Amino acid sequence: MQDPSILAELERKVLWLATWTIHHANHLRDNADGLKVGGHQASSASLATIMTALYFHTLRPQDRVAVKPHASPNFHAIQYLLGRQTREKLENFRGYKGAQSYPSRTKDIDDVDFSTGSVGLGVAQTLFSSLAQDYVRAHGWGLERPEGHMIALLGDAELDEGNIFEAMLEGWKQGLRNCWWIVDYNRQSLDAVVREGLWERYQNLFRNFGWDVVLLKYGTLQQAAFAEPGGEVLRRWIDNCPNQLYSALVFQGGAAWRKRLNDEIGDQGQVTALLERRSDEELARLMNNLGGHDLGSIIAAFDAVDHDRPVCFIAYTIKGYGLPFAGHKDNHAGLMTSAQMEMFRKSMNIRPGEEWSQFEGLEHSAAEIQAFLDRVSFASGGNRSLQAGRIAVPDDLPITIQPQTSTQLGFGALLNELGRSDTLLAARIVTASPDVTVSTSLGPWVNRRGLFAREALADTFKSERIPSTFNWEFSPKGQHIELGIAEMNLFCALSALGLSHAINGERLLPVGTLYDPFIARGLDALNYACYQDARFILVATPSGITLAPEGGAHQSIAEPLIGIAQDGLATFEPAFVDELAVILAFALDYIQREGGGEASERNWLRDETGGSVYLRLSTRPVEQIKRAMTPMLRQAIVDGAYWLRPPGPNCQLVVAYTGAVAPEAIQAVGLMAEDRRDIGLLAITSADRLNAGWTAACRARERGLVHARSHIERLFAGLPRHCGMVTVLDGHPATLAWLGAVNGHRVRPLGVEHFGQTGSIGELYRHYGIDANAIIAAAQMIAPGRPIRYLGAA
Ligand SMILES: Cc1ncc(C[n+]2csc(CCOP(=O)(O)OP(=O)(O)O)c2C)c(N)n1
Ligand SMILES: [Mg+2]
Repeated sequence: MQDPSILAELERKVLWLATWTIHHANHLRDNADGLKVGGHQASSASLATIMTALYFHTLRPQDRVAVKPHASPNFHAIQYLLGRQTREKLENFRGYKGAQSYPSRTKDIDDVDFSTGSVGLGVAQTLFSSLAQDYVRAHGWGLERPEGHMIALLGDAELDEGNIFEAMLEGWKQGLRNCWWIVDYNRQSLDAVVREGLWERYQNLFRNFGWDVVLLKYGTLQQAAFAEPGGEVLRRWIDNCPNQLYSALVFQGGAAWRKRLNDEIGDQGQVTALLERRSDEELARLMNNLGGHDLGSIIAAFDAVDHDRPVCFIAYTIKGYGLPFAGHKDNHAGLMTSAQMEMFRKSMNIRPGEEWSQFEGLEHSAAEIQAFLDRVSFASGGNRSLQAGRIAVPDDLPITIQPQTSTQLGFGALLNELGRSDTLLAARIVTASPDVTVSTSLGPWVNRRGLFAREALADTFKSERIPSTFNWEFSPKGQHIELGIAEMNLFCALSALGLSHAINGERLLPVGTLYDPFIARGLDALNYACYQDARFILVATPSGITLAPEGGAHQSIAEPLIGIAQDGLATFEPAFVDELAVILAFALDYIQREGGGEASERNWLRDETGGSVYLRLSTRPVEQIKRAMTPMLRQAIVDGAYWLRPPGPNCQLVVAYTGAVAPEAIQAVGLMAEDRRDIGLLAITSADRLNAGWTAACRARERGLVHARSHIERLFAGLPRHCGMVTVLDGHPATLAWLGAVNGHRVRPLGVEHFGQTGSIGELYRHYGIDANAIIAAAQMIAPGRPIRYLGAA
């Protein structure tokens, strides 16, 4: 172990730098918007000791950490001391391109392992990253690197987030290892003081799920005092003291402590002497000396872990430790005044103008501190974000397309073919599903590739020779991760598996399946996964009202709009299986493209930087088109649209459709052909990519790139101004309504705005107005001309 007295100085330094960073952002930098930085000063101070112990002593290069969002200033300060963060970024904390409010993998420069911000998600991320690490190693990859701990630093109120418990249950099922959660038990949330005795509920919960629990309650000063005569009485008083009162006394300080203690236990002989031996200041230091602010206790607890079981440390801390509002229940958004900061600066021995100096105000010489920092294990491993080579993906994925089939069955068939092949591509695919493996058509793939578990588990039905369609055998070589029904967990798992290249240096190609409407259940976790730049393919099926008899809350409406709006996620909704084959091949490559750099105008669809992919599929069997896949068609499918029937020169009407309603669009166009001239039928495979391209092209032209043209603009180039457009999909009509804005065409967008009815597909399409007849009726209104004779006949 390195010199503990230097470590103690670094703890002060971390507290100082973090506090100063926030103060600077509020009071010294230009803050014309008047927006204050809430929630950081007290929250950071609470974790300063633990983070000092972790980063300067415990962590090794292979360990990965999710830092509690509001402890971001500590993290940046520590990286600054280690030479991995710049003063400029700290001075610009929360400013344009400055250090981020919440640690960010994608936006910060100081090698953040896991982004945080939305509480609960970073915590679950560490659990699934442990599983991902086990998956990679069980497959024989990355064994040259040591196994790491996946560590979350979390607030006590953060444990209210249900997704944490969903993750814990899944972790128990999957044999979680090497995962540490360190609870910053300051007994304060954002608004108030938390319930009494929470630690006990946590302890029981964690133990139930197979975790070790380590309580870090008393610091070494307190432990020494308890050993003095009368110390037991003091300990009992501390144990029985309500959280609110303890916080209030911390805030009030030494004299208040003395009064209270004297009133309550002062007449008990020896303990009176114990209290009297201490000045007010010493008494306050003793009472503030909780386990989470005692470097020695923390380090001893971390060092004592000599196994790979998951561990929850419950560390008693004080919110705002060392700062004037320590313990005050309103301190979450508390900010020190300039006068308070001035006093704090003096108490830290920092001269004016030297606030950012790494070595200012410390007793050890700069050379000694630097020598300490140079030997810090955490920083000894170079770049923390690892690289992995790309796996080649052929343009044509093998598949035999049935004459009448659905995109969901097509997906199953494509994965089945991949599963049969002995390729590197197939070896790196890992699938996961929250209890809908079979009903999303992953069954054949799982039959071939098996389920993953660190320990083999035979399928009893198979060994008992009971016929069953599905082989449910678990082994360390299996390639499917079967999750319980918790969509949050699916997204957290995809986020972890989808960062394997950066975390484990080993490429995985994760494919997750779920029912489309339940994307909403895990939406924040999906957003979080995209924000971290995790790479995965999400296959959502069935979707829309097309699952007809299934009905009710299984019908999805908003998801196509989510697909358009979600940053970092390219959404496709193919109608035919040959389109899906093209899209899946594209997706397997796209998720591997280098994420560095910003999406530039030259990179409109992120085709250089890559991202994740969402495929919205359907169970509806549709007659397939027999056609050869040309390079041009392939490109158009990937770009988002192609003319299934090109418009003629005098086009009066365009019908644009996406997904499962293709047969209705085709039928309607056939029925209208005699009454409207030169109708165009536009097949849209990705409203998302079409829209992104168009928006980017507009922006590019506004910035002077006069020749910029997007795919949809090229497709619409020959269309007469006056033609009308009917758009249709099994989803919210706004998904395609914007097509009218491209060249100023009138549009009647058809789609689904209400849900819940059961019935046959035909009945529901009629009910919601997305059948052929509805398309014709809309066309009649928007593309006036002679009455369309088949109106009402379709
Ligand atoms: C999903 C989500 N909901 C709400 C918030 C707003 N928020 C930020 S921190 C916090 C609670 C802070 O309490 P705790 O986790 O105990 O952290 P402390 O500051 O006490 O260390 C809340 C509600 C958030 N960041 N994410
Ligand atoms: Mg708290």
